[in-house]
Amino acid sequence: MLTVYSPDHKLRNARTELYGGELVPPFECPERMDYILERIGQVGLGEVIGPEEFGLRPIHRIHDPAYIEFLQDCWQEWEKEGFQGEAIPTVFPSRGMQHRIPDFIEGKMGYYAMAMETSISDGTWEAARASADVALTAQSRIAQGAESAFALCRPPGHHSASDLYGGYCFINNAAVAVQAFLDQGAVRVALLDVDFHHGNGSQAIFYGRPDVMFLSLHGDPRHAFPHFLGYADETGEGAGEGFNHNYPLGPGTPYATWGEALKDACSRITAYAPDAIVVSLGVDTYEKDPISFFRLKSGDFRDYGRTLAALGRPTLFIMEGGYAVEEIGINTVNVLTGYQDA
Ligand code: Q9C
Ligand code: ZN
Repeated sequence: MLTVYSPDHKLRNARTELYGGELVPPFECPERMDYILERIGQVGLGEVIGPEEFGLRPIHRIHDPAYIEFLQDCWQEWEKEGFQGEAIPTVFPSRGMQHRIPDFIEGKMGYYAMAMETSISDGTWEAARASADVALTAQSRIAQGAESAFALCRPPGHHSASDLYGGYCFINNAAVAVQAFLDQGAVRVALLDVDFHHGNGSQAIFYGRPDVMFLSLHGDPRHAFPHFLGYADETGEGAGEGFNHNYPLGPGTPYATWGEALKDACSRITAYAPDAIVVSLGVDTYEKDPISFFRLKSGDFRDYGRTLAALGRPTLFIMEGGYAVEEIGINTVNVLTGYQDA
């Protein structure tokens, strides 16, 4: 399987994450990519290529242009105020308040943030743009006939909606790739999100649309980030009714239970008969993940890779989360080899 990777992810090197009331080194760190690349080499998964540049056009198909401009300018505007730390909002358009976009950077950040653990710093925008190019390059290979491809995206994307960042995400790489398939002639695309966290951004983007089926297995929002989306009764709206499927799962969920939910999702995908499948691949479902609560073991990743292969559709894997850094390479590549060897 071909992997697309850009070293420009290293430009995303925030020093801080707001966690438990402290500023700690981010869980979503550059070293994650080193372990995955190392494992790709060890098992001989296939060629690793750099991305092509697609510009802003495919990004604007998903994201509000004013939001993209905000991402581009945020760090410079923050620095200009003389603030000493990384950029983090402190105030939000909460219930009963205006949803007008302020001029002052701290207000703008509150408007565009869906969570505040994610600091913005120098290079964040450049890395996010490169990450989208990685996804689009892998997508183009499948459009040209490849059966599968792996977009080794960093930063991740599935928490980002049209005009929201947070949860370590800035541009929704998977959604941008889904839209690229549709713009190139696909009629239906399934977006399957197996990251531990609910893909709130992806769900919000496609919620009213029947041309994209979104399915997500994730920690129950009553217990897990992002807390405010991901319930089972969110099934789509308008023309999109019946094309959104959430599988919220509780603390301690083992692979036996998780795998049953995956099989249900797969039967829905088969019935939908998509032209392509995009997988938001997070491996924070792993038992030793430091911020998650499922109990998948390394071998389980290989097993569900085989389940995905049985769908028999062109499949684009997009890297999302996974924070047990030393095992992230083994777990991620197990999905891909499980798929490939099936
Ligand atoms: N107590 C992705 O996996 N904070 N984002 C969780 C846990 C945010 C995860 C706090 C987690 C974001 C792409
Ligand atoms: Zn996650």
